[in-house]
Amino acid sequence: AADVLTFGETMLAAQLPGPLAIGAEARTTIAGAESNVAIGLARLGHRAAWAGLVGGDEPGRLILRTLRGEGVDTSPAGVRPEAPTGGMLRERRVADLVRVHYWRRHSAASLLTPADLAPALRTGARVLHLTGITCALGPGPLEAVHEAAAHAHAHGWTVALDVNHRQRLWSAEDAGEALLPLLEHVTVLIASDDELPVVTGAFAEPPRGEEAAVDALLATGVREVVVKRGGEGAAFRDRAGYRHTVPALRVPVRDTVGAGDAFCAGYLSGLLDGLSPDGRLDRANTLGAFAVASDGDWEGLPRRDELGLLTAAPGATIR
Ligand code: ADP
Ligand code: KDG
Repeated sequence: AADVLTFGETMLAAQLPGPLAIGAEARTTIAGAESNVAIGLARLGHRAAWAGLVGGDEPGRLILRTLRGEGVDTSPAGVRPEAPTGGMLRERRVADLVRVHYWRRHSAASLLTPADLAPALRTGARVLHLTGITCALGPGPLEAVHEAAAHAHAHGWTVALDVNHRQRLWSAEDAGEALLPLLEHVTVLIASDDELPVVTGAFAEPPRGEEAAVDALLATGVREVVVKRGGEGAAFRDRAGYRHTVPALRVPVRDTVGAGDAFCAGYLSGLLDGLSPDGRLDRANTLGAFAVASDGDWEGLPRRDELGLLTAAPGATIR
């Protein structure tokens, strides 16, 4: 069995250092919130399994072999030859503004149904990691998320949900309605501070403000709420009333996309290692900083013996 099972859409991605233009040079990679988390975990030595669907095309093969190369277990993944692998383009439109374009409607990943996940659920895992993005891909993926969450909950796994709201995929209202019935199965809810109103928006009495939102979430059955605050760090609260916050590590900012996924990988790694809430938050914050300080979503993530690397003096050469 895996330590962590996750699933969702992974795409062929092109990253442009400037606006989209004829002849612009792009960097080719693969991107997907859930596979980013799986890679982060695998680099730290955890057994991470990814169960998504790709098309029977070259991008699909690139995704599978990249994940395998990173040590992610892709045996629960599938190929749908009748549909294409999804794609995304990321333009650095101006220095600190990145714009994303998606080609994911009718993609192979959007054809996911609960049946595709059944074998992976039978195999079992300690942790199931879900994100709101998968819920936005269509009715099949949404149903797959619900069934996986219910199964994992019933079997005593830890269920983590990263809200990961994507405005280009659905409205905050639709997201709130889809996520609400999931919460009874969720152990750890992870959200950016600005995503808290998205999850609590469909509550009978939507709470106002972060403190009230976290209270309301902890009253649903969620045991821990972890709030990501970008360059400000992160905060933790649990049902027992324990609170902790960490300031962000001071690192040069290269590319902030993927920080949230790296953060989730760090948090789950800490959970698997049996760390305290403070230790989990530290590891999450450390992985988030690695993602921010390097190009790409996951390419710069650390191996276990590199976890302390960011404490080296700025500009240091390690020799
Ligand atoms: P998301 O990518 O989901 O929007 P955030 O931007 O909040 O997530 O980043 C997730 C985490 O990554 C933060 O909670 C923090 O730990 C780390 N992080 C984000 N931005 C920075 C930064 N500028 N410097 C250092 N760490 C950062
Ligand atoms: O979290 C980073 C993601 O935005 C990226 O890897 C692609 O999954 C992705 C998405 O839906 O935006």
